Amino acid sequence: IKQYSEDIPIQRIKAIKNEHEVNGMKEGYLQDAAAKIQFLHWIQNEVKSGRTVTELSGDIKLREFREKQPDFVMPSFGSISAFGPNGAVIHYKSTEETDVAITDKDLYLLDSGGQYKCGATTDTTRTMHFGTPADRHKEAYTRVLMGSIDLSLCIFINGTGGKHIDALPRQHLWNNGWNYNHGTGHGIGAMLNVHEGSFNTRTTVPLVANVFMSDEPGYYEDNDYGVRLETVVMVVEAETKYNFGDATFFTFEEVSFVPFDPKLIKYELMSERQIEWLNDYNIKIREKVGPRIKDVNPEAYEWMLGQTEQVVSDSDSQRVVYSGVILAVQMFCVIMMV
Ligand SMILES: [Mn+2]
Repeated sequence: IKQYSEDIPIQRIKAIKNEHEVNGMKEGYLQDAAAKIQFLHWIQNEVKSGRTVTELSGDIKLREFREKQPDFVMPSFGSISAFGPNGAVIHYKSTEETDVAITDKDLYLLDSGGQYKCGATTDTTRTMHFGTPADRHKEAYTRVLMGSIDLSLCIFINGTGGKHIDALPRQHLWNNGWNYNHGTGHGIGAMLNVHEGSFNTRTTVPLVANVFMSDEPGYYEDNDYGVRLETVVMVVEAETKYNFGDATFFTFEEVSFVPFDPKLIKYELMSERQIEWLNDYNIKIREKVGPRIKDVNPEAYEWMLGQTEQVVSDSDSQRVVYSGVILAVQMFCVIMMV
C-alpha cells in the first residue's frame, strides 16, 4: 500500500498520545534500557575476553535480555547490528553473508527496539567502541552527540514543525562540511508502528505536547564506519521566563535512557550547556534504570555507573571525568588541609 500524504488527520490524532499511552511508553523505554545496558555490558566483556561475538549472534543475546523484561513481546523491527564498515550502511541488515565478528578495533552501531505490552514501541541507537577509538571516530561521535543534545534542548514556539528545527542537530556536522542522508526524527507508535506519520523532521506539521519523536542524527564514512545516536523524546510544554503573546512554548523530554560511550566523547568540543545536559541525562539513567538492574545484574550496574559519571570543568577549562579515584584523592586533600 502506498501512502500519498505524510499527514492524515486521523494519523495526527493517533500520534498525540493520551496519558495512559505516555505512561506505557515511558515504562517500556525503561524496561528496554535495562535490557540494553545489560547487553552492552555483556558484549563489551565478550569482546574484551576474546570470545567470538558477531553482529547476528550479538542480536540473539540482546533478545534474551529483552525477554527477561516483564512486558516484552517481540522486536519492533530487525535490529541494525553493524560493525565497522557495515555501520556506514544506513539501513543495514546483517545476513549470514555479511555477518562479521565484533572486535575492539572499530565502531559498533546498534539500532534496535522492542514491543512492550505496557504500551510501548521502542527504538534506540547507540554506537560504541570496545577498544581505543581513533580521533576521527571521536570527532564524528562528539559532533553527532552535540547535535542530538541541541535538538533535545531546543525550546520552540507553537506552530513550529520538525522541519523548522532540523538544522539544530545538523549544525555541528555542517560546520565540518559533513551531513547525514536520512531524517533526524520520525514519529513512533505505542506498541504499534516503529515509524508513525504526521510528526517528524521532514514536515512542518506543528509539534504539540505528547508527540513522541526520535532524535537520531548520524555520520557515516563509506567503507569505514558509521555513528548514529538515537534517543526517543517526547514533546512537552516548556517553562519560559516570559510568555510572548500568550504563546505556548514547547521542548523535549528524553524517553530513551541508555548511556553514551564516554570514551568517544571529546568534551573540549562541547559547550557548557551541552555538558550540563549530558550530566543531567546521566543522573536520570542512574535514577530511573539503575534500580532495575542493580540486583539482577550487579556487574552491569557497576558498568553503567562507569558510563554515566559526571563531567566537570577543571581550572584550565579542560573537561575531566570525575572518577571515584579523583574524588577520593581530592577529599583526602581537603581533609588533610583541615
Ligand atoms: Mn528510529
